[in-house]
Amino acid sequence: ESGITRPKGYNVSFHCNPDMEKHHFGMTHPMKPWRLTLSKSLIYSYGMSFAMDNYISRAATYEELASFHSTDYLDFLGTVLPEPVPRDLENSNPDLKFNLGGSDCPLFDGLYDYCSMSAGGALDAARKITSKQSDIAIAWGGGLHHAKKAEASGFCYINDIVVAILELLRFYPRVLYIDIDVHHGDGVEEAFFSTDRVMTVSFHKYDPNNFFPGTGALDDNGPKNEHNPGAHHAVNVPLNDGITDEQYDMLFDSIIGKIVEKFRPSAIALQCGADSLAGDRLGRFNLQVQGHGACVEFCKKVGLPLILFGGGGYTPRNVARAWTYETSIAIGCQDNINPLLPQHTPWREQFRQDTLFPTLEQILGEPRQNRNPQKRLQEIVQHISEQLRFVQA
Ligand code: V1S
Ligand code: CA
Ligand code: ZN
Repeated sequence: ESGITRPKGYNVSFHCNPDMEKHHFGMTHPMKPWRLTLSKSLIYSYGMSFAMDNYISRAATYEELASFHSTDYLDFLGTVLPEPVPRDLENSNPDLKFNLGGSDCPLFDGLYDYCSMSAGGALDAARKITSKQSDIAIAWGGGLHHAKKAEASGFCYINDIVVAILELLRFYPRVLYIDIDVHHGDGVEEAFFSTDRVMTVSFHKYDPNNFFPGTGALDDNGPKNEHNPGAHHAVNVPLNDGITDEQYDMLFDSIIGKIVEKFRPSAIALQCGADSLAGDRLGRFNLQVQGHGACVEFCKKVGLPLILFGGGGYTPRNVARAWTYETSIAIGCQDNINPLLPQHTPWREQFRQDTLFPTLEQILGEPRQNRNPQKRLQEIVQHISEQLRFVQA
């Protein structure tokens, strides 16, 4: 008895494709599509599928991908073959077409299928929203925010988020994109640089010389040339190592609260990259499952149609915990969830601790030093408040 019930008149849809999870980027590569299997298995073990509409998503078509990507790029992506002998990291050939085939964006078996399935889930989610069949649609297999119109970048080949937002824009005047992945959401920002119908907001670790992708400074707010309606519609929240739940949620609520008031979006797309959690293999923050989830809760409370995307997340047990808790928030059962992981959870030993909410000490031993003075966070809020004076709905 999971105690999980379906609230009347409120629909959550869950979009996944088990075929996506079988793909491998390579042994040493941090991106493990298997984390989706682990996440789904925890979500199902809690019985949450009974409170959602569950769909196996289809692969996006070439034409759907071409709503954003160039056909040159798609044609190449569809025909390149994995290299018989993978290059090692140091000796990588710099002569890459569309940035494909390096160590970040390797060519692997079934690459095109993997990409089109990720985008298919995101598009199915968007269509459930626009047809008003779902209030919240979840696509944990999406969220690949670095991909550009004609370039792969940072483990991302197809920008499923941009493709899904373009679909939302056929029905809604304004869409708010929010990105809590530890990396800057550069691909989504760039795609909507010249429109005032999408406001993009990314929270990320910012260190231009030492942290990928190096963009997303506080005052990068969209090209300010004379007739660009998109000027001021890119919001960046550059952060330092070790930020805590309390600070992050204060920032998130204050910034997103002001933006919703000013920009008055008709729908929200939230990228829930789980590499902003403490203990992530690539991330640098001290966020816990509760603090990461509080962002989802805040967005839900705004009361607009909402899509939840996945994204980064390189310590699979933490990814699974966060996306499970966030699925419970979408359904509205987060206050009744048993913090003890269900006995019958497959791969239960992967989780190390038997709780959904491990403490920082359990995750890290020694927490990472917090390099975010309160004064700097206040300056960030101040800059964004001033930026928003140029924005009108
Ligand atoms: N940080 C980091 C990192 N680690 C790797 C990596 C490590 C081992 C491998 F076998 C292959 C790659 N690449 C990076 C970053 C890219 C991070 C992408 C994050 C994606 C997301 O979470 O936001 C969304 C899914 N790349 C770099 O830092 C670039 C390099 C500059 C340094 C690392 N080498 C391997 C490539 C060039
Ligand atoms: Ca981000
Ligand atoms: Zn990331």
